[in-house]
Amino acid sequence: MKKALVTGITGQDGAYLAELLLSKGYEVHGIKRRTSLFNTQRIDHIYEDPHEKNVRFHLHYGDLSDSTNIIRIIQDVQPDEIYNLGAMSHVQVSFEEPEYTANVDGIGTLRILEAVRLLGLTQKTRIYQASTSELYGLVQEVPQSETTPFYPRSPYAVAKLYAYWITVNYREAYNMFAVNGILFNHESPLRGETFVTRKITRAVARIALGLQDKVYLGNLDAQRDWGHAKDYVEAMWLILQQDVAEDFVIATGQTTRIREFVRMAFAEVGVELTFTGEGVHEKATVASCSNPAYQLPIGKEVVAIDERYFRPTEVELLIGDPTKSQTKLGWKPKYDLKALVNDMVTADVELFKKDQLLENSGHRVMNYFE
Ligand code: NDP
Ligand code: GDR
Repeated sequence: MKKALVTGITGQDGAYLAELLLSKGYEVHGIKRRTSLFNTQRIDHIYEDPHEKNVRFHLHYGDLSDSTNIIRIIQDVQPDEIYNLGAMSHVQVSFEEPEYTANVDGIGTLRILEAVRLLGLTQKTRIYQASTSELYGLVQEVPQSETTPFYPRSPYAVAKLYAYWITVNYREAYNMFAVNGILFNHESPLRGETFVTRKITRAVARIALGLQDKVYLGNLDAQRDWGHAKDYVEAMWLILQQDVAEDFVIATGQTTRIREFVRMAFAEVGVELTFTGEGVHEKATVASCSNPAYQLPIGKEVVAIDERYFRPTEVELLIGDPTKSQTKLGWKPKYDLKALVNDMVTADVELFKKDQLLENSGHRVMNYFE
């Protein structure tokens, strides 16, 4: 039985990847941080009581900022594959926590590589590094491929640039199977609540159900190449199964503005929008509402702009070239953008129907907008 170690197992990708690896017969070990409240909601459905027999899913306390614990866990587990998904993954927050982001997202990757080397596992353990389309940053070339120059535009992206190159360096210096998946944005119902897609689909559900008045967003002109996280974790696994250690871009090859995502998400609940105004004065109002279950009056403002969601330096356009992954990995996504938006809005409507029940019976429900 192959053993995999996943950092960031409590995150969106970690949860889908753990499911995939278990379905392929792996023994899966995950590193989770100690938190004052439980943070395992995304993996509770695959949790196994360690007191049972033949358990294939194990959690270890740890943190990418602590090399002692990284070394100990890798020594104990002796993994065949490590998926380094752990990171402070929010681009805007990285401007507020730049040093922490560098430590975890940059040096954290070095800690994993160096632990594998020090423990003499260079020829046993394959390492996947969660690299990102944010490396491309300021547009140098479109579409962006494995050969496009990098120009990172945030402390997050700069930290990930270090992680990218240290992975390449350990591969070349020590003949390790250490590779980068350069993944473009991928979303799902498990997406963190403060990334723009999930923020929008949550707001759509809550506005339709009468739990929220409107949503405040930032730059609606940015363009992203969005796929579904379920498809993207398949690519991670494929990248580690190749004969040759190589880096791959994983993307759909389509790009869409944030504004269009907003339009598509509201359309899922039968609401058509009218956008008016420019820059910080832009807003979206209800043009029509075809679903009688949602009583949204024509002209109601549902989207407004709040300047604090603008970033000091922005990544305006991402569009990936998936040619190499399609030809060498045989990877092809199952979800298109419409199916992704449908999956996310449907899940959020179901989620917030519970809040609606609570609110209707006099309980206070909270929503955090960040
Ligand atoms: P999430 O933010 O959902 O998950 C991040 C995970 O990292 C969580 O499990 C989090 O733990 C953990 N983590 C954060 N800080 C530390 C730390 N100091 N030590 C150990 N673990 C830590 O991210 P995604 O699942 O969306 O992304 C997975 C990886 O892929 C990340 O590295 C991200 O940067 C990268 N990436 C993501 C893309 C995307 O579109 N989703 C695209 C390209 C790259 P906790 O739950 O406790 O917060
Ligand atoms: P991104 O994702 O920065 O691409 O990083 P995010 O969803 O945060 O932003 C995408 C774009 O939307 C614009 N935007 C807003 N963003 C947020 N979060 N909140 C808003 O209210 C808002 N309004 C507009 C942003 O300016 C940006 O242009 C994600 C993360 O998963 C990274 O870890 C990963 O590496 C990259 O995707 C690929």
